[in-house]
Amino acid sequence: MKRPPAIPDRALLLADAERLLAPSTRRLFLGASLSLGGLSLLTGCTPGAGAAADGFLRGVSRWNDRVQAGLFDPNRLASTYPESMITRPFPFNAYYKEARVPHVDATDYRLEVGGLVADRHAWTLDELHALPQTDQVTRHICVEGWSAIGKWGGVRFATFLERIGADRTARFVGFKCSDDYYTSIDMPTALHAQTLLTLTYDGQRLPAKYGFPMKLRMPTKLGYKNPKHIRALFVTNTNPGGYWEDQGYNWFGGS
Ligand SMILES: Nc1nc2c(c(=O)[nH]1)N[C@H]1C(S)=C(S)[C@@H](COP(=O)(O)O)O[C@H]1N2
Ligand SMILES: [Mo]
Repeated sequence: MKRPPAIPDRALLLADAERLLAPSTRRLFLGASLSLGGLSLLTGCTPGAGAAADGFLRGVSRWNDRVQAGLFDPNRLASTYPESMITRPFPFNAYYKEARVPHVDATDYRLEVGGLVADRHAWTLDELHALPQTDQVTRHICVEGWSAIGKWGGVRFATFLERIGADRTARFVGFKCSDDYYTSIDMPTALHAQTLLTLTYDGQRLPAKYGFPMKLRMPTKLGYKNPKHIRALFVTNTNPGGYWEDQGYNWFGGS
């Protein structure tokens, strides 16, 4: 059967919808070509023009969150690399230029902990350094089209969540940063063995531009899900969203 010529608007909408899908979701459809009708059936959302198109894209993105959460294997490790493959210099990225990177004072610093946790005491950097440390050489993938290999060291986030008596049956962990950045992750990713509360970069104290005093590093997630300059974190059952996520980036953000 001959198909009617595609209306440019709908082609653009389909391209936007496909861009929203994570690599893991796209792999599910390997060989099958997605159509607006197909996506509409899968997601239960109807494509349309104008505001309706935005609603449709949000629906596709939420559906994609569920597919990614379903596909996420908590026991599967992301690739690691030899130190010789570290990208030098490692790229800087933020929603502002490098000159505006926040410089957080190490002595005053306290990591605030809140929400569904038993112990809400705020942590000094020395206390965090006293916890068991590990490191990893993994690839950071940014949606802006670059990726780079780096070496991060720190505390397994699962260990930290255990120490603070976090309710590990809760759904989300949210992060507030010293710039205006914020983001949040699902609990299975928070507990993943390679999710690190990062205190060092390439064996040195974490430089300001890479997120001093700490960032959360997750090789299973895209760059924008990895918050730098964390000042507070909280455990919750209400999705806290994120800086880019609230502007249309996919929330799950798997890499
Ligand atoms: N606090 C904060 N964290 C952030 C960002 C930001 O602007 N502010 N940008 C995110 C994005 S989009 C990327 S790609 C990485 C970049 O980290 P890098 O500077 O270590 O390469 O930080 C992520 N975490
Ligand atoms: Mo990014």
